[in-house]
Amino acid sequence: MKLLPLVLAAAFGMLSAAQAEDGYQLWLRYQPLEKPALAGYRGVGTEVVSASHSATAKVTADELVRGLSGLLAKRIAAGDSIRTGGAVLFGTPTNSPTIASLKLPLENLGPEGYVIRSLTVKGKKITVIAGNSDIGALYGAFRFLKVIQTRAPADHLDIVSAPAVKLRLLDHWDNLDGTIERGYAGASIFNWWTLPEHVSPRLVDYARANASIGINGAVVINVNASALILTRDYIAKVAAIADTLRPYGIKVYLSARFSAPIEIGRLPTADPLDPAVRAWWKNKADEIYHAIPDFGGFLVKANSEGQPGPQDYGRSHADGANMLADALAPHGGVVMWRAFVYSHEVPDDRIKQAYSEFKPFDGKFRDNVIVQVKNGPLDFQPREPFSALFGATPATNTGLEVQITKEYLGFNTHLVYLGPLWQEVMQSDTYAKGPSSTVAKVIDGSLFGSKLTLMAGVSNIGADRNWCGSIFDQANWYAFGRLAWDPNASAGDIANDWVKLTFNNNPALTKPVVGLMMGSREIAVDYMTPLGLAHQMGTSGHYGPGPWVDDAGRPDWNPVYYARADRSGIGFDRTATGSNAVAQYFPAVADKFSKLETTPENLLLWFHHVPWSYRVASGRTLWDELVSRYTDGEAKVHAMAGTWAKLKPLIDAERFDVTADDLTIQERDAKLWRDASIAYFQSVSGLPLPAGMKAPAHSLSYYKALSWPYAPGQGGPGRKILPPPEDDTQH
Ligand code: GCV
Repeated sequence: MKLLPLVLAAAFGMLSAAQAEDGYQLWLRYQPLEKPALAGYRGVGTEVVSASHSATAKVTADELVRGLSGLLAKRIAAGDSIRTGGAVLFGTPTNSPTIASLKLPLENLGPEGYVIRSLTVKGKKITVIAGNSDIGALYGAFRFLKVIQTRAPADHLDIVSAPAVKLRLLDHWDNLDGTIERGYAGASIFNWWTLPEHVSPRLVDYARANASIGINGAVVINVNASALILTRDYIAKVAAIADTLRPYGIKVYLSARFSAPIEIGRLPTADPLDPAVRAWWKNKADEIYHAIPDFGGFLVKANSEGQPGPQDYGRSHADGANMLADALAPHGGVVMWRAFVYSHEVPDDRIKQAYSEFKPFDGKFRDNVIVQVKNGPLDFQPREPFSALFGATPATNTGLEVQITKEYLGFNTHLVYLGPLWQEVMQSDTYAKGPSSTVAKVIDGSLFGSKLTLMAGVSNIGADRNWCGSIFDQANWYAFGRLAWDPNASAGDIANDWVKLTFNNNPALTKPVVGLMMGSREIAVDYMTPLGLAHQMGTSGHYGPGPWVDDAGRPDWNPVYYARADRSGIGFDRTATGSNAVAQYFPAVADKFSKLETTPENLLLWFHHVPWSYRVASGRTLWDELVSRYTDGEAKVHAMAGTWAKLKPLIDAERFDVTADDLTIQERDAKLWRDASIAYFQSVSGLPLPAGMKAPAHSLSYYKALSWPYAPGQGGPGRKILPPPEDDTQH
């Protein structure tokens, strides 16, 4: 690498364009440090040095120059030899003789780990960022910049890090027409119409953001997939995306429609045991790898919610997954086969079906197949227990899928930080091999020695200027990457870093904002689905309350199916006297969830049908507790808005105002949730409101008549649009 002309951060479009604080820069803002903090980084010097000429080394140097010149407000040069005292040297033992001579502890860090050390070499102070590959060094560079962004000391660094999970992927539910299923941040960032000739420069910033948190793959289209993506023209478009993401260590993957051999291959069948079908997929894989040599592989939603799959031909999930795995194996590709399967034709509790379908096939999947399991057995609810599949299939690679986009948690307008939800899942103990068999250990492969490990997050990214539809939803993208790198990381520490990177380091700001974030998920649970209730949202759009809905087309899409409220009580009996879903867990967990007294209160109604008069821990009856939880949830959103209002002097106007508006929407929605839910459940329980509790603002029939035909994230023609009900405010 030749010595580049001196580069100022302002020369980079991203930084200058985003001087307006519109959120585009995410957590990579690189704003100049305050004067007193600057003094601590004098030793960092003015040079970024690398001997590597790869595309990845080039973007690493660019990032370091951009970051350091922005943060330290001085000229930083990039070159290939240390010229002055005070330099940042990055690379690998293979491409840097200096790094090789240092004998850094890189042996167990794999291709993506890194070491960052402050050292003196030949009398010169340097910071060394080393990996076994240029990608490792890129990750190290982002980590080094984070040290300075968060004002941590940088003169005696000794950081060693490697990802615990191999595949850390964003799953985009983006459609080829530019819409996004369950997307609340505008249109897709993938502009299929202008690809491959024009690749939006925005994809470079997308790649930078992902690389900065260790995300190393993207499934670029919806699991409800169109077979078109597998045609020649679209493969060329995907290849252009892959070329853009490659320097940042990000591979592309595609959702594969199981019936593609029929739809685009003109075969009469997609039977996975049919030789012509197998040959079609093999040729298709060869064609893709010819265009994209490092293609990651396929993600498949099969025999789920109307999608085609091997069961259409009397074959198993293993037959389907293995056929695709065989096609990809010669190229090193993987199949991520989703366990999100259920059918209303199966007369069993919906949440039991994934386990019933997959457990019998443990050990029957190829080594390059990983079964991708949603965190809970239902569908990304505000709270669910962990899926019983974690730990249940020791001979099958098992990955975790979480939803970053907040389909059931207030879309982009509710401030809900998902770190605590994911941490709760990761730290759940499956007891698969006795105590301490956490979900995290299944996911990182350490429990069963799995080689292929995965954490996938359904993306919340769209073409909105702020990427995620709100500033605080960026924290969920950020937290996803950090937890995929280290499933045992603390949600609080991650929030703290995010606030510092995104806003500033002022403790008067960071403390209350981290507090807001950390409490936010529990508050959302309270105003939407307290005490273990689930899936009480309106039909299709999943916006707003719909606990009364009983006509959603399939029994298992109806809120009444889940709450089972009647005159005697509320909740789904999943013990031996009911659906016996508890039996899918290992005995220690099953025992705990079987008994009312030992079931955690926050999952009470998930596992039990409980009389309204049952006394919960607070001493209140269940009915009174339910009403109090909804009421508390609403009150706490009001308090969140108050906390935010006080922070106005500490935050730029643009990001302050938009967040304040979102909190106003959240207050409105929380009130709606509270009032509509209480109105409905009171009509079922027939009980009076506890003393002092405000009655719902409207009648139940008013709430039932509400509809949100244009709630974002649904798409699709032919939806019935109902007129809004007349106002019937009662107080
Ligand atoms: C992509 C839920 C969502 C669907 C989604 C499905 C899935 O049912 O509402 O939009 O489809 O999950 O994860 O496949």
